[in-house]
Parts: sequence; C-alpha cells; structure tokens
Amino acid sequence: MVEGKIISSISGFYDILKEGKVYRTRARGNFRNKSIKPVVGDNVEFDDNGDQLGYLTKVLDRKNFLIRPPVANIDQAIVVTSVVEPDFSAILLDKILLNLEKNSINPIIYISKEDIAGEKLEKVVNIIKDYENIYPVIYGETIKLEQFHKIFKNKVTIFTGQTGSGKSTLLNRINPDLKLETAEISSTLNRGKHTTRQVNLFSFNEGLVADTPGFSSIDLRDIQLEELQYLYPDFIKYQSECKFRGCTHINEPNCAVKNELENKNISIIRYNDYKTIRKELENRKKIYKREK
Ligand SMILES: Nc1nc2c(ncn2[C@@H]2O[C@H](COP(=O)(O)OP(=O)(O)O)[C@@H](O)[C@H]2O)c(=O)[nH]1
Ligand SMILES: [Mg+2]
Ligand SMILES: [Zn+2]
Repeated sequence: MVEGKIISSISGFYDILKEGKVYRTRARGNFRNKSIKPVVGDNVEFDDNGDQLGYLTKVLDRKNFLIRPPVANIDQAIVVTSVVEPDFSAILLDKILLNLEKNSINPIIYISKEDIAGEKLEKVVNIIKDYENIYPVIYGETIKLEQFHKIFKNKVTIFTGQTGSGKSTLLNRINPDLKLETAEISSTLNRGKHTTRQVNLFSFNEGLVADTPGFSSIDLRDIQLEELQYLYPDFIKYQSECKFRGCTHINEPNCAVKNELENKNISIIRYNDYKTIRKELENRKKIYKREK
C-alpha cells in the first residue's frame, strides 16, 4: 500500500501522483459503498500495480473540501479579480474571501484587465488598497511571471474568481503548455457557459495548481450568521478590544472595530458590505425558520 495524491478524475479512473510519477487507478468495488467519493486533491492509499491499473483503497482525512468544483486539501487560492469585464465588485470579492476563510484557504488577490480599465482603474485601485492591509495583492500589470514559481512551491493552489475575470488566461501565461480554453466575456456571460469543466491539478515547480470554472454570482450557503464576524481577519485583529465578547460590531457600545473605522484602520467599504452581508444571512435565516 502506498500513498499519493489524486490529480485528475475521469469517469471512474483516478490518476494519482506519487513522487513525480502518475499511476492510473480505479476505486475498489467495495469503495462505492462508502459515503466518501474520491476527488481531485485527495490524499489516498492505493495498490501500486506497476504499469497495470491499480486500486484506490482509501481516502485519507481532508484538511478542507470545496464542492463546486470538487477539490480537496487546498492551501491557497489566487482570486482573479478583474477591474472591468466583468466590473470589479467589492462585495463579490468579500464573499469569495469569506468562503475561502471558512475553508481555511489562504487568499491571494490577483488584479486583471488593468490594461482596458481606462478611467475606472484609479477608482478600483483605491478600493483595492484597503485589501492590501489584509491579504497579498498582485497587480497583473507589474508582476513578473517567475514570482508565481515561489508562490506555488510545495502548495496546492486553485485559481478562482468570476467567470471571465481571466483565470485561464493567466494560467496559460504562466504555463503555455496548458493550452486552457479561454472565452470572450460576452459569449461566456450570455450563454452562462463555463469553459472550464474538468478540474485537474497540474504540477508546477514543486507545487500543484488547478484552474476552476469560476462563477457569475456566489452564495454563502455554508456560512452561518453567528460565525460571520470571525471570517474577517481585519476585524479579528481588534475584536479582543471590543467591550462585549461575541461583539458583532453593529450596535454594541465600545466596539473596537467601529473605533478603528474612524481611525481608518478598517475599510469603510468592507465594513458596510459586512453589514449588507449580515442582513442577507439574517433574511435567509428568517425564511428558513418560516419554511421549517
Ligand atoms: N485586456 C485583457 N483581457 C484579458 C485579461 N485577462 C483575460 N482577458 C480576456 O478575458 C476573456 C476571459 O478570459 P478567461 O481566461 O477565459 O477567463 P476565466 O473565465 O476567468 O478563465 C478572454 O477573452 C481573455 O483574453 C487581461 O488582463 N487584459
Ligand atoms: Mg476559464
Ligand atoms: Zn465590536
């Protein structure tokens, strides 16, 4: 029995990477009875049958797991964020970041399409400056592609972000051998079609990288209202100074987060979007209760 990592999954076959070599396997017959379906990124045990088809026998514990698309054990995500086409939206970015925080995936924000942003660029860059205090931010115009080698090393990295933001384009620039399909934004949005369907991990400089289809809107179905304030690293930094334990930073007196808003240490845009997101989760809870 040996251990490896699933890097692709095609109609019941799992390709497992172990020390630079790829083994094609199938899940054992009795495996299907288990509730766990192996996914890309899973660390697994398998029988090494040399050049013959091997058997995947066990999925090891997952550190995290995304459902859409199914990928496990992700260390970090490059959040490809376009200035225009599609237009930058701070609240959408926040929702992406919340889902990553919830899954303990480290976000790296990558800004694309500065070249066609025109006069919108300045306004968007000003907003993004607020995020630089919280997360690493990479500007597509200025980064040297070699810098990605260091970012990917010894990590599992996914590319995420809105459909059309430029994920596949960036990956193709980093590794031209990939030849990932890219799409004109207009056709992508009109047909609601995802160009990237299969999720594969590819080896890149001692790391593994995956493209994902992205999305045109994002839901927060895995996030509970009660945990929302704990998914903001910029709030967590100050929460111990709030008067009340479990402070939601809304109406409580002596709230450190609200104080830091005045000191401009917390982004007012992000805070206002936090309030909007709270409302969304509150409403969802009400509807859920009514239906129960
Ligand atoms: N001008 C410009 N176009 C870009 C940039 N990045 C991607 N695109 C274009 O945006 C469209 C969508 O890109 P794609 O990589 O398919 O987006 P994905 O859905 O995130 O994978 C394609 O037509 C790309 O050529 C960029 O930085 N500048
Ligand atoms: Mg794509
Ligand atoms: Zn507070």
